[in-house]
Amino acid sequence: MEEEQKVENRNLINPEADKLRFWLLGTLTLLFLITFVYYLPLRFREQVAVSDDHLHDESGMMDMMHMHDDGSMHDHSEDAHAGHTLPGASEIERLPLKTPADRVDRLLFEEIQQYRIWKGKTDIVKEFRLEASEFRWEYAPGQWVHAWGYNGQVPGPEIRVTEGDRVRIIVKNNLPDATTVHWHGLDVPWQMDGVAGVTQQAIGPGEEFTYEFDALPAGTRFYHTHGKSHITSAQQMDMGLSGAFIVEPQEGDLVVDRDYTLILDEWDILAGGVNAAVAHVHGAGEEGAVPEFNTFTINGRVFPYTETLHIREGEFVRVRFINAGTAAFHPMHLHGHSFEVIAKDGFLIPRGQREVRNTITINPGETVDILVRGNNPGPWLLHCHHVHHAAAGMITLLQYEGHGPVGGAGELSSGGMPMMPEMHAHTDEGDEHEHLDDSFAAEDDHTHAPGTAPHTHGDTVQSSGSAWWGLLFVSLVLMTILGLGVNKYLRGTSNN
Ligand SMILES: [Cu+2]
Repeated sequence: MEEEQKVENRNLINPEADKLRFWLLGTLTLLFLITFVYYLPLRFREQVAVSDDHLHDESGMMDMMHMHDDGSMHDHSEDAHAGHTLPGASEIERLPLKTPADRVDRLLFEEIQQYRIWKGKTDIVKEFRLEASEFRWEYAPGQWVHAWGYNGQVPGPEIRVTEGDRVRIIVKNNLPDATTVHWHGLDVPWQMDGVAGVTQQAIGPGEEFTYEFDALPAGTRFYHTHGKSHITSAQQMDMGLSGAFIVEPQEGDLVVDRDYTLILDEWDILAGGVNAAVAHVHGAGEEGAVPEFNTFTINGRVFPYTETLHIREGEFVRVRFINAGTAAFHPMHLHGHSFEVIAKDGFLIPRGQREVRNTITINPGETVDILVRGNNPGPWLLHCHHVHHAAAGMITLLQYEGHGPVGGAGELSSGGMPMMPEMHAHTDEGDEHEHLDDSFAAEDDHTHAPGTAPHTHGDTVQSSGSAWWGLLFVSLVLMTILGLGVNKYLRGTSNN
């Protein structure tokens, strides 16, 4: 062996140069492999994940409503009856009991840096996580309903971002049925629209789906299930799968003292908390065809357990109504005040064109924002004037400091009198009174305070995409220089 090695060495023109060439070429090959086999494909996959990964060739219109998880085909009647029998009260009692917080949470997000090839720049992506699951929802103390909701609450947590933000929402489905999430009123790319069988395959139980889009246009919007097919959209919405999606404008928003979001919803609740919506599948037969809603909630609760809206004299309060129900319209009426209708379907109405009203109807799928001026201290009812709805829960209070209801209804109402400092955290402190006191609703030309939604910075923040591209460029330059150097060196040694 040793002799053979020596013979081989002697045959080489320059063993030193050969060793150098071996190491340099090895390094270059390694860099090349890392760049083109690992790094670039990874980047490419990340970039196209949003558009391509969610396109399924097989999701044509033909099978949109009838394809089951096992790929088998069913007709409507079979589909409707499969798995949609009402559970007994004892089955429902086994589900975890979820109790409302004092008010609907805002969904936290993580800020992640992401390079976008087609924009040629690095953006911050606000990444949210929603988990759809099954539970008992306590819409009044000791009273619950079989519900499907996001993050264990009804309505789901409020998503609040700024106009133009890049938003990523990772949806985990822990429901017993496939589902989707639709971003109502947001102009998303079609692949992100969340319609089962049309824009995506429904997210099966245990599966995840990632939605990503730019949050546009600004305004009061919401998210809700679109079912696993069109015949289950209403059923899943009636189970509670909806939440607010507020897009604050980059500039020109109203500056107010308090900002409330009220999601209006309806329920068909049977004895023992059984939710008749389980059988509300089109074609399911007599029991499910026509919902008979008997409970009407504001932010998932019935009066007097609804969240009280607080106000002080002289303050301006914005109330965002979202009708997340499937069928009922709600003429919302406020006692003791005339309010200004400032936005419909999220779009701010220019001053001078705004109606002043005391009752405003919100149809299913609509949002309406009103501005209330605190000029008449007292405890005031805000309720649906489809009075049967009010009787079945759809009432809350607009309560001035020091004006609890005479009969104690407000004490039953959760939230109490504390003036909710959080509500001030996302309004511009200071000069709002000057802007609003002169006229009923002067518009502020300040940029709305950015970055006010709660969020976390931390370990999950990834290194920026542009840094990676810089590294790649430097690597390529280095490889070229090294290659030229090796070539020159070897030519020099072989000439000697
Ligand atoms: Cu109503």
